[in-house]
This record gives sequence, C-alpha cells and structure tokens, in this order.
Amino acid sequence: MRNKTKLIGNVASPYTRKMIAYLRYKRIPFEVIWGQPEEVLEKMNIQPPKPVLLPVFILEKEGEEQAVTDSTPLIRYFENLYPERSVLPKNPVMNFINYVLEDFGDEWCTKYMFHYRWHFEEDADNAGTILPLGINSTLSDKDLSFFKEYFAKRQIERLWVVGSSDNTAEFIDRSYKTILSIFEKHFKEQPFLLGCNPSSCDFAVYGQFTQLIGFDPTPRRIAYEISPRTVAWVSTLEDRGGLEFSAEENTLDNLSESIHDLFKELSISYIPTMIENHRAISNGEKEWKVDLDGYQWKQKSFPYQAKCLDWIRAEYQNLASDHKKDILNFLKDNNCESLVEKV
Ligand SMILES: N[C@@H](CCC(=O)N[C@@H](CS)C(=O)NCC(=O)O)C(=O)O
Repeated sequence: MRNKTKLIGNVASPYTRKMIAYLRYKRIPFEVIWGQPEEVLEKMNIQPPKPVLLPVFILEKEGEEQAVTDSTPLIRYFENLYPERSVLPKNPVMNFINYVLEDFGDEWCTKYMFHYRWHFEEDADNAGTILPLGINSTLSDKDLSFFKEYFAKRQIERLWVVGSSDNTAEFIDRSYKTILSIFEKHFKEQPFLLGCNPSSCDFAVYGQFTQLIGFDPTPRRIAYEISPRTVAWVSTLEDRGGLEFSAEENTLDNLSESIHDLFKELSISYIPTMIENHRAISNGEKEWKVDLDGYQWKQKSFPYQAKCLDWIRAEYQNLASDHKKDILNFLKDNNCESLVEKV
C-alpha cells in the first residue's frame, strides 16, 4: 500500500480546500498538517517550494520527499496515479471546457474571495480575527490583536494588486451575483457543473466558495439570498467520498444552457482580464488596465496567470481538428473565442 499523501494547508485557503475535497472524493488516503509550510518543512528537513503557496504537498519523487505546490497540475499528477473516479471528462471537448472552468475558479473566483474578505469592514474584522487563530488557536489576546492588525493592514493594502478597488467593487459584486444566479438555475438540473460526477472544475470553484459561503459574512449573506442550491453544493462537495461514480457524461450537444450562460459571464470578466494580463507580461509591463463593461479595472501583472492562459491555449492546440472546430463554435456562440484565438 502507498504511504498516505501529506499536505500542509490552512482552512481559510481556498486551494487547500479544493485539494482536500478532491482527495476525499477520490478516496486517496491523506494527512493534512494545518500549519505554516516553512516551519513544518524545516522540521522535516525538506526544501520549501518556490514560491511557497498553500497548500504544499509532500510527495515521494525519485526516492525522496519533495514539497510541491499548484493544484491544477497536482490534480493531473494524482489522476495518473489513481485513474478510478476520474475528475477529468473522457470526452476531449468536455475535458477542455472543464479545464477552462477550473482555471476560471482558480483565477477569477479568487477575486470575489479576496475582495469580499478585505473590502468591507465587517468582513475584514472577521478575517483579521479568525485567520491568526486558524494558525494558532492558543494565541494570547495581546498577540491576537497584534496579528489582527498586521494581517488586515497587509491584505487591505494588497487589494488593488488583484483588481479590487472602489472603482471595481460594483463590477465584482455584480459578477458574483450573476454567477450565483446561473448556479441556482444549473443546480436545479444537475448535481455538478458538468453532470452527474464532480469534475476538477467543481473542486476549483468549490474551493473559493468554501470561503465566500463559509467564512466571510457579506458574500455568505448574498449566496443564501440568491442561491441556496450553491450553498448545498458547497456543503456536500466537502466530502463526496461516498458518491457512486456514474459512467454517464455530458456532451457538448446536451450541455445545459446554464453552462453557456456561465461562459457569457466569463467573456466579460475572466477572459478580458486573462488576455490583458498576458499582453502586459509579454510587454514587460508591471501593471495593466482594462475597461470591463464601463468599469476601469487596474491590477498588477501576474506571470503565473499568463502561464495559465498559455496552458489553456496549448490544451486547445493539442485537440484533434474536429474537436477544435466544436470548441471554437461553442466559444464563438458565447463571445469567448479570444480565449483561444490570439487577438
Ligand atoms: N495556483 C496555486 C495557487 C495557490 C495560492 O495562491 N495559495 C494562496 C493561499 S489560498 C497563497 O498561498 N497565497 C500566498 C500569497 O499570495 O502570498 C494553486 O492552485 O495551488
């Protein structure tokens, strides 16, 4: 029997929650160490990854333990080791749609998360208190109040880095509410985003929504008002180890209307920001601006997100020509073709 998979994470980290729910669904034995990766890895005498992000997995590779991050390639690594209960659709067209939606969860829904966590006083106050306690619940009151101020100040100052500001608050709020309305319609028809089984995109979106619904007061209130079905989907996806796997898969032809609606929302939010970020990185610009439906979006350039767009385009290029045609038609129908066609 293989050793248990070890990971270091935090309950308030969406990507940690994405991976734990994934491991449970896959029935992969694991041990989670709630803590700070640098401290834990030093004790274990393992080199920290660069950069250190949460979660950090400790994997046995080439006969030694290595610290590895990045949930999207990690899921592909585990899928190779444990092909049962696959979270990657077999149909290449659906697999591509899943890949895009996974990235949307990781790279766009995280903006809702960071924005609501630190933009309003009530949420920042909650996060400032609970985050340090999540790392050490026995902190003295004096240390807690020091860390609360330190964390909150640092994160509020970083809001603009991901595009959240007074200029974009309304746009982010509108996008979050649109997604919730689409999900409400969707989960009335199907239990998961792409059918009867959860796909990797469910886990990515779920990770961010564990925070929006389970941690931060403002987005929680909004979600309960707009989409009780999303609330239920988040609560149950936490542990779907007991779900029977179904061999049935959706295809592009019977894809729900709500997934088309979801891509229409991506076309005015996630896609233009990914493209503009990619352009800025290619031109060596440190920050960039784009008009999103009349809102002036400004943020720092992220090399990682430029890589994400390259990966999506590579996935598309690797498809057979018939599948490429189907995808392009689907993307065009939803104003999303710039995702794969350089403009
Ligand atoms: N692409 C990475 C993202 C991981 C990530 O950004 N984790 C956050 C916590 S949820 C983090 O460690 N942030 C630290 C920082 O930005 O300084 C993944 O999918 O695992």
